Amino acid sequence: MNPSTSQFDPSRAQARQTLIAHKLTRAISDHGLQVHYQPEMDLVQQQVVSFEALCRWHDPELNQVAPDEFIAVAEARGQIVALGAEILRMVLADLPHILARWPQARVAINVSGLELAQPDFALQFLATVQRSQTAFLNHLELEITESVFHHDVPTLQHNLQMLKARGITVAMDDFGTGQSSLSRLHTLPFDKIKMDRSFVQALDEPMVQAIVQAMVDLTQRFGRILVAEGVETPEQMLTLQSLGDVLAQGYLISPPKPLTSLLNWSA
Ligand code: G
Ligand code: MN
Repeated sequence: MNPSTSQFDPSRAQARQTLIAHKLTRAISDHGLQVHYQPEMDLVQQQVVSFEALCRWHDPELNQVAPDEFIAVAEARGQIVALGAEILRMVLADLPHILARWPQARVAINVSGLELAQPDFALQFLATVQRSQTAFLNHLELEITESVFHHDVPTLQHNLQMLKARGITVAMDDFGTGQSSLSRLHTLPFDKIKMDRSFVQALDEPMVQAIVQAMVDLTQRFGRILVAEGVETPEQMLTLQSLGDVLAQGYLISPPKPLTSLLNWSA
């Protein structure tokens, strides 16, 4: 085995992180990032109800940089607030086009725990949306992952309550993995639960079907919405439909698409 290719080299990893951080600063200020949109479909009504905004970055030298990688760098190097602001700017610019085609839809933005733990996050977010158009408040959603629970919960609650009071909805992302246990579900005011794709992948197992059924019942009982992530096959879709009222997101419905292809897409 060649040690130069098989061993983790911390100095090379550092150098790559520094390069990404440097280029990301430029990409943010030059508006060099893109947002793709992936629909969430109501399986009963057979209609699209929301779109998840997913940041994409192509750099001529680094090629396609995976969002997991550049978001981790942005978090580690203090760039996540600037990145979040740039994503919101792009979504607000796209929203009129999306609403012209889907007037009832919401666009969901993924926010990092580091952003949501800023005491003035809600104030800044609301001010930015209102500078654009107040009506957009009813067409935005925030997606947060289990990583938020590493931060000060009262600050998170304060921000989320302020945003919700103005019409923004809140979704728990990747539910059922890591720290996003049942015991956390009642600590933040979620409107929507997005079930991690690992449940959909194992949906042919009776035990997993029973777990998903329990999640359907739980969310319905509390007037919340359940989304199944990563729906890739017609069989998975049929099983989900048989379990009750669930939204579906995944490649079977549509991969994330840039705005222009989204507007040409027929569900
Ligand atoms: O953490 P979150 O679930 O929001 O991540 C969304 C990511 O999952 C996006 O990068 C998107 O490209 C990817 N994705 C979307 N639909 C599918 C799918 O059906 N299968 C798989 N494996 N990945 C998906
Ligand atoms: Mn998400």
